[in-house]
Amino acid sequence: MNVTQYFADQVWLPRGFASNLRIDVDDGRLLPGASLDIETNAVRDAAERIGRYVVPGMPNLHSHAFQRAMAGLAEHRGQVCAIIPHRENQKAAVPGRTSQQEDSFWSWREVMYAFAGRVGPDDLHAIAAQLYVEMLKAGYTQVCEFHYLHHRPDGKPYDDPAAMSLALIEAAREAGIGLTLLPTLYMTGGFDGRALSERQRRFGHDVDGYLRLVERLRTLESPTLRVGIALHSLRAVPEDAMRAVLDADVGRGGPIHIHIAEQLGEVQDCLALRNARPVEWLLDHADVDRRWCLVHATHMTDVETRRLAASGAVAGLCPTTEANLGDGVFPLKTYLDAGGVIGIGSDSHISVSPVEELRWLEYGQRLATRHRNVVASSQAPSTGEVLFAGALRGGARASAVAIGRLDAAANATDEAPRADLLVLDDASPSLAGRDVAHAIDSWIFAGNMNLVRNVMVAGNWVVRDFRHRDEERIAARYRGVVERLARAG
Ligand code: NGQ
Ligand code: ZN
Repeated sequence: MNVTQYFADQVWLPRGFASNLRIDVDDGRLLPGASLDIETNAVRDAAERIGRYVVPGMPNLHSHAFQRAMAGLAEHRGQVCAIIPHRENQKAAVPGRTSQQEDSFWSWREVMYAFAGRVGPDDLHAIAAQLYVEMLKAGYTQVCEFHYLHHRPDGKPYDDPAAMSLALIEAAREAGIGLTLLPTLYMTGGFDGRALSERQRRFGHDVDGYLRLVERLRTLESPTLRVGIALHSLRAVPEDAMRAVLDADVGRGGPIHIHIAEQLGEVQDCLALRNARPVEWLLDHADVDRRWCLVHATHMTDVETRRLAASGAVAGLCPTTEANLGDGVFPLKTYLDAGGVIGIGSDSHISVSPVEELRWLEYGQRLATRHRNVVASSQAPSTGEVLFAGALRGGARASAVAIGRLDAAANATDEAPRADLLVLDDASPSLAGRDVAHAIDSWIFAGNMNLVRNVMVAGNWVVRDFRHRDEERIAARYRGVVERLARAG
């Protein structure tokens, strides 16, 4: 055994900070019983002190990596932007759009589709690697890639049908982030079963082709690569196909993600064609349990909210994207009071920061309710800690990886947690004069300085003193790719 011993003044355990803990890392994992109280200086001296505040890496439970390269290019009214030429902006038929003047989720989606149509495997590799570097520097150590950009723009498979998936795997390996890859099933253009539009064609699979892709990717699993499945949405997957894929997956234990009830248009269509609201319909037609992650789930009745909470599924919340796209506000208080589990995702990557996701998760509630400290309670008074602990737990569940905690496995049969941790910058003015009880709140709510100084993934330091080990090369390659994609317009 080649054990490395670290030591920190404050280490975040699932219920808060604990003082003077040693963390023993062996082969990328935390040793059972490793988080020992340092009682003697002799024990302390043998370990490397890594900082004052050490917390687990945050899982990012929802990402479409390619969208990083168009962040900021859909903020012009009427979709006229640098990358998408005006004539392409005009030709899209946009559901839910009442006039050329009114932008919405659906008009954003057309801009996104036009951009997606230009991205090939090498482009995706370069974009995702840059994104994953940014994630690591912000404190995410695992990312769930909800991946549906499978084929060539005309819908024909690449010579290797897994080419785009492999590009993501390679990008994650290069950056050093853990990846939960969720190859996504996408079959129809709406609840009525209509065929995919021209721009959606490269997303499509039949069930057999899809299951072949999943099987192939599963053979590549490792401590930093987990494979699950995703159904793009109830709009995109007919009921019989959903059933076939879920039956094929029974007993495999991987995570199952789905976009659901993000926009009112989807709720209305689902009511019209299936006589039920989306979350209600899913809970009635699938065994939704802890393996599931329902992404967004913005529009739910109180009954749906409580039923989802009771299922053990994770609500995958992406507050900055949901704000950017004008989705609505998740019923967070009702859901948490019912014991619901949440996690956070950066989704469209309009922002890549767990701090901003958690901050806006709470701020959305404050704006809507005109109260403060909405998620905190008398037993758990720190808003930042409630959000942070909740997102670690739900993010780990949705990733289906043993991460999000720095205490040893609860019992001998549990998988040892992967050694993913962040060292906060205790020299930052943001933490000056803060005691342990206010450190997380000060990190989440105060200012815009990045406090993530060092980042370890699976026992390896990938960020040191705010710098990623390969950031210059990866950023230079990204620049070249995005400049070329822009010129292609
Ligand atoms: C996506 N993104 O698949 O990238 C979706 C938009 C859709 C978000 N919903 C497309 N944030 O839902 O049809
Ligand atoms: Zn999404």
